[in-house]
Amino acid sequence: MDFELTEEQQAVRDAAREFSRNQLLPGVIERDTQAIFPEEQVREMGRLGFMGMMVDPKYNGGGMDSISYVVAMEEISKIDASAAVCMSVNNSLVCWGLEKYGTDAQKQKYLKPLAMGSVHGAFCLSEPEAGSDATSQKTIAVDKGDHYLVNGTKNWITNGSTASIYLVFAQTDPAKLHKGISAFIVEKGWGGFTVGKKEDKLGIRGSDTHSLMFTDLKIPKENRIGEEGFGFHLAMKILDGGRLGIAAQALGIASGAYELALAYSKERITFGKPISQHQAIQFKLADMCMEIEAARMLCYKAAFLKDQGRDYTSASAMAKLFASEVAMKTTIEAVQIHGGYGYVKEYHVERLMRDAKITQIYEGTSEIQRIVISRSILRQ
Ligand code: COS
Repeated sequence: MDFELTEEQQAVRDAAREFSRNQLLPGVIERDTQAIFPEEQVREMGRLGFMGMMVDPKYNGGGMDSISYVVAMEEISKIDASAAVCMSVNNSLVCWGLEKYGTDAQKQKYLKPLAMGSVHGAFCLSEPEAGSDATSQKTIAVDKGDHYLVNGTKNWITNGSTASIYLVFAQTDPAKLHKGISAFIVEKGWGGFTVGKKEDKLGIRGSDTHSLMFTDLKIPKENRIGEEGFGFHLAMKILDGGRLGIAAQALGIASGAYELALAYSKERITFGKPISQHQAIQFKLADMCMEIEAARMLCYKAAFLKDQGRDYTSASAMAKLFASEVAMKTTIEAVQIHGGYGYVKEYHVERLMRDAKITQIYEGTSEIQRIVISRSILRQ
């Protein structure tokens, strides 16, 4: 067991830190206030290799391990959780599934541009009536010989209007329930594909979230991923990795808020001394630091298991559940340490507090993670 990052992982951390401070920090408050997607910054993340970090270099990826991915996600999320979720969706929810289960033709056509970040992707599983209960897909794909005709609506789609390539889940055989769900690759611009309204969100306001409508959308047969009926299994496998990405995002939100609170506590004077000299603040800092470290260890463990090719379903659920609860708690305390200054935008911590909330909800709520963990315990 080795608790040190390798030289390569440290270099990834330093590059992500430098990029975040130099290119994400300026304008992050304005992007949040006005709900502006960080388009130029996401393109730069592609140029720097953050959009397809774990993809094989033969498909234009970085060929890196999952610890490097967690480390980069933490650094980027400290500064801009909206840019980070775009990165997480592309790496974990789109590139990974395509690389693992796509045909070579699909990888050549779709994975290569996604991994180099010249375009980015979206993952379309949630529906108005299928969030936590993801098996209840109402989107229907009817076999028409050389293509499928797809009708339905998807909800809460991250990168909904900015993506170029979409992984879409739909029922090809409703009688088989979840075993009748299939997965497809859809290109933006195809007839019958409409981007719906943009969501006006509490947090991650720079992230581009939309509903999508499919009306007689034609998907060529060669764009199905795996066999008919493979879709739900694929979605669950993909979400194992996605949850690790969101765990790392939550970790970054928490550690970003902690670092700000720590620095502020050394500068702010009350009753004749820096507030860091008051025990009430010291105890908060101690708890924040300890809980963040524990969240980081859970993230690294899940990443380690993934890279070993071992089962990490429960480990990634634990990492996400714990890190997201820590993010919420830590950001609330960071606002408290800042006092009145914490309640205004200029000091960043109120944004991090709003951003933290989504990590307890998307890619499986905290309650869903408890289901995943407890089922795993009871199966053993
Ligand atoms: N990897 C591979 N397969 C998995 C899996 C995983 N991590 N988790 C479940 N499955 C498989 C099961 O093995 C089962 O397959 P079989 O029917 O072939 O045996 C199938 O999926 C259905 O599993 P289960 O019976 O446990 O389904 P449930 O409806 O009870 O729900 C949960 C399972 C709750 C884990 C699932 O619905 C879930 O993760 N929901 C949340 C979805 C989500 O994250 N939504 C957010 C959208 S993305 S922002």
